[in-house]
Amino acid sequence: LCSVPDTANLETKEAEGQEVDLAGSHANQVSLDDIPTLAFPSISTSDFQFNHEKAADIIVEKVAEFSNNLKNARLVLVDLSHKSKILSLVKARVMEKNIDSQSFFTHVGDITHLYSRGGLRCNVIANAANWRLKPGGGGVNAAIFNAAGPELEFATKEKVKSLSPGNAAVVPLPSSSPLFTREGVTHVIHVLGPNMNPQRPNCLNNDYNKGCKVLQDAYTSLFEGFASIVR
Ligand code: AR6
Repeated sequence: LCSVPDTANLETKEAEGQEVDLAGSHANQVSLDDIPTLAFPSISTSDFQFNHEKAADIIVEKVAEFSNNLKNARLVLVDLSHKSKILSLVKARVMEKNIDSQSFFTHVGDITHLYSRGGLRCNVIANAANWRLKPGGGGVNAAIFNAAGPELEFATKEKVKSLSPGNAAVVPLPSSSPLFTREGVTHVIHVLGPNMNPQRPNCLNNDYNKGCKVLQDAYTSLFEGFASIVR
């Protein structure tokens, strides 16, 4: 247990805007690298325009529910910027709950470079996908498909053709993918969240009764998918 990251210290460094070099400090801590870890972006809160406060409530509720069942695994919420509103909201809510800081923490960085740039080993990453499961479209979806190479597109097509909102699909990543070789990612879990953007398909027109239910379902599917890999 002594090899668990000092998240308080990390957060201080994050707040100071320093680079956090986990790679060096954890080079000899094999056990940490071995803990199954899911890194996930905040589903639906950028291109899909879902309300950040409501999304933060749901993330913390679902993490609290699943971190109990995932004793020997870690969940990590990732966003690109130290100024991320969703990370701040989630951190504030986590303080109020009884969530173990070793099984859930936040991380600032690009989800496609967690190990090579942040020293954070995550064998599974989640993607905020589109319903067709197609590359491109910007956001984290474009970044993950770009970084994974054509291998991810082929592997995804083999597994599933499309997703409906609130669902997730676990895709094993071929070992020839750069995300596998460079970052140690063995699985990508595509998740389709609720959409509040009128310019995207299946817009919920601000119906947050439905939207919150769909986002809860999306995180349930994501965490169940991760649990199925860990088991
Ligand atoms: N690493 C970590 N987090 C990221 C990265 C990255 N490389 N890129 C974005 N984020 P979004 P959505 C964060 O828009 O709202 C696509 O076009 C971002 O700051 O990617 O679910 C798809 O094709 C935000 O916190 O996903 C869909 O059509 C979070 O990832 C649509 O967007 C999600 O932002 C899905 O929209």
